[in-house]
Amino acid sequence: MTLCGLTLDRPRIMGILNVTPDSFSDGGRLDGVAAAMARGQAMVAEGADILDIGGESTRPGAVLVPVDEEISRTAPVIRALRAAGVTAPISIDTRKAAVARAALEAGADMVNDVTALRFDADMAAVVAEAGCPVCLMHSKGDPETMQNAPAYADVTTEVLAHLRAAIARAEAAGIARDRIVVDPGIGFGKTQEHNLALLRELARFGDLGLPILLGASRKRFIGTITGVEVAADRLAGSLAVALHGARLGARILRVHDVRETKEALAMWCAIEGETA
Ligand code: HH2
Repeated sequence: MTLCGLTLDRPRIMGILNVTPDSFSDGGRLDGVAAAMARGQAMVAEGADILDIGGESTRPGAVLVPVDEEISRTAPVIRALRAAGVTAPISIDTRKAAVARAALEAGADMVNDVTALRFDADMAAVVAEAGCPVCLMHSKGDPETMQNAPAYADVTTEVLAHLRAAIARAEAAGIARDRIVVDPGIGFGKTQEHNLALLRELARFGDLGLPILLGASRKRFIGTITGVEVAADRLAGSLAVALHGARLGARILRVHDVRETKEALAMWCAIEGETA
């Protein structure tokens, strides 16, 4: 199985490149592009196999960013990375078809949609036409409201059913099955117990027969368990979850701390008898 030309016989690292305004200094757009490009280049040098660029926060409570604004945050960074000779696959983290289209035109290779093609009715067609890979992630509700008492009878069974339906919708829209990646959506409309149950039962997502992407890096539930309030300081807990995910079959780990995750994975792979 391959993704954007990468073999998935071992876990791959997707480096998170958020180009939301709070990631930028106040120095204006150009400084922002230069800073984001430098960070992207650094992540590739540290071992990122894929870069995931996002121009809209999907954290709990986040509000919608207008399409034009999201495009002007993301497309120039992708173009700049390509102009600088970065050849690593680039994924665009968006729920909006126009943002995905602009990113693909700018040089992105893959679409990462946290709503599994449900937010924007045109998204499936954009992906199908481009023939690019897509990550279908489970979420419940939208970021503004998703943490308002989410409830499931059996979270893993329900998330699996939701992803099966999402895969069927994608295939019906003309997206080839071998272009689809699935993600349980840690933290998206889930309580602490839901997140832990999904991680405990992650191997069940292998039943879908598609690569599993796991995005747990620095998330709130790690802070709650480890007692680390500042998100950037949640490295140790994030590494523990990444290695657990790798062991239960995750093939793409979406992380902030690329170098550290790469080193942790190298140890794990060596013990498993694989090469990192
Ligand atoms: N999590 C976030 C954003 N995009 N995509 C996938 N496929 N899986 C995830 O778990 C996932 C995602 C949220 O994390 P982060 O990028 O750190 O925050 P924000 O959305 O606020 O930029």
